[in-house]
Amino acid sequence: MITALAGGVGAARFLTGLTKLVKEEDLSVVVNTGDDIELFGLHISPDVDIVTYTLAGIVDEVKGWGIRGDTFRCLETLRKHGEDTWFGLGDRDLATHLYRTQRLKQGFTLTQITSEICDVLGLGVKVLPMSNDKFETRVKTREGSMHFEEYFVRRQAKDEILSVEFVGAATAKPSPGVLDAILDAETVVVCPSNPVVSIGTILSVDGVRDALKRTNARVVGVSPIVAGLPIKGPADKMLRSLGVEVSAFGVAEFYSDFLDAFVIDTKDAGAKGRLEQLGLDVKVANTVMKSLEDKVALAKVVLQH
Ligand code: FO1
Repeated sequence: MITALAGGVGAARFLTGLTKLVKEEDLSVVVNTGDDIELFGLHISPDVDIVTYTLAGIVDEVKGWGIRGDTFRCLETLRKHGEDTWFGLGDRDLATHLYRTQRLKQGFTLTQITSEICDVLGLGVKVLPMSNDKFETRVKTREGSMHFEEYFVRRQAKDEILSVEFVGAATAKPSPGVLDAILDAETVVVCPSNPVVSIGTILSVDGVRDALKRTNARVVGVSPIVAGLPIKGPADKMLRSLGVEVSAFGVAEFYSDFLDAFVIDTKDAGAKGRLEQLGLDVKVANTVMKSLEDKVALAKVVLQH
């Protein structure tokens, strides 16, 4: 059994390659819910939807999120009503949020609802929200504290980050199946997602980091930083705000208390020796996934012992 820890777009792209190598029913994906946001009274789970849509083959590959070919009529009409429509919610995507919100009101959990959505999408992969409890990633800037998505999407990640806060981390419990998925796996893969707000959130949920240290699984990470820069998103700003070196080494150190192996990009081959001093089994490969072949090749390297 393989368990992956995933955020959004980068993780989903990697998982597309992984699912070409392993049977879907042998794969569990623990997904970040710190980006979850309520808009127009709807509960939106951006990373969960990115992972399910991508693995179901319906994601908009260009954007990396939302549904391919979706329309935005509802949002256009809301804009006419003077609503601020900064978060791109497509019409078909809205059906997911309407369904999720209704089922939550009927007392079902995010885990149960995600499983129902996966069934409808014909997905055999087990997609596990990291927690069914309230958890919100917030960013502190000179403009004050704001939801991560407001920082990232509405303000296009332009603000200097003073600090990142995980509201709910002290009380959020891992959702059913998360700890077992880590403890029972042969391999746990830390996907190439933002180490702070996509993986760091999962690590902050009660018992997760401990399970990663205790598991007999081989825990292998894929560096989301290539030659000192993230492939996508604000990971560099976030790492810097935590005083973490913005490099493959910095990320490996951030995960070092539970990591066994680390895959770094060919551009960072020079860091191999320094990483091995952390006691890591280091593999050098192309981690910039442009084609399906790239994704499968990277997944192959990750699974290699
Ligand atoms: N990202 C954007 O940059 N702009 C958007 O308008 C946007 C809308 C959106 C809608 C649904 C969804 O599931 C994700 C969406 N994302 C959008 C992606 C999201 O903001 C981030 O990629 C993740 O939260 C970070 O992994």
